[in-house]
Amino acid sequence: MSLKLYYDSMSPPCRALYILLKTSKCNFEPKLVDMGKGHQLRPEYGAINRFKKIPAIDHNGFILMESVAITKYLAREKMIPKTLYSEDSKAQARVDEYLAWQHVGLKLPSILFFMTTFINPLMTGKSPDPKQVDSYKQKVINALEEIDRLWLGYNKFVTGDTINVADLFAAVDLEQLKLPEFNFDPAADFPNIAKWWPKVREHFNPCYEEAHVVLHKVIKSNASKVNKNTQ
Ligand SMILES: N[C@@H](CCC(=O)N[C@@H](CS)C(=O)NCC(=O)O)C(=O)O
Repeated sequence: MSLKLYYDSMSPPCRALYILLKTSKCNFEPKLVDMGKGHQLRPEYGAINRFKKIPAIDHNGFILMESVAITKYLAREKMIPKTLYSEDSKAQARVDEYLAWQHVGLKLPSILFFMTTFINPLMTGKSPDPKQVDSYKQKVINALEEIDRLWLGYNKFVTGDTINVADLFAAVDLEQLKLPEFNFDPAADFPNIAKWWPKVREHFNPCYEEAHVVLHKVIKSNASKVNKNTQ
């Protein structure tokens, strides 16, 4: 059996899959696709994912992209525990409900905010438009408010009383928002997120921390740069 995960730990869906495979004690080969160096754009990676995006898997020659499709495939192949993606139709539908919601509900505003405040200025050397930053920041705040009130306001975890892949996908997305350029603490004003987040980390540790080592290093190094610039 051979399973390869094409990933970069700066990408939230890649981290979700990495953590999922590691905690499920799956035998897999992590294949780094360094986004910072544009390795996802190389022709040889295009043969793995024609959209030149990460993550992707190669399972005995079966190549699949899209983290949600990959997660469901791993569950059908019985490579992850049933507790993380239930076999019960209704419980599964609840998880799918979150996984469908998150694309536009959380990821889209987070990506727009991330690109505008962090990536575009890095690539172009130009400061971001403050009005655009404020508008995208407000959209992220709205998304956090919905997670706090409309998902976590009803249950201990995202889709019920037990933890599953919906929690993992949500948690890794929120980690990205800790980059100091955002000047943002996703847990600060959201009491349900603040209570829930450590439980997700604890459940998926030590793999959760391991998958976040690079992001946390970037957060630390950028924090000292941001502090220097504001002194
Ligand atoms: N919807 C896809 C997201 C794919 C995606 O946009 N991946 C980003 C990293 S999070 C990427 O490959 N970015 C590199 C690029 O766009 O060049 C999934 O969940 O797998």
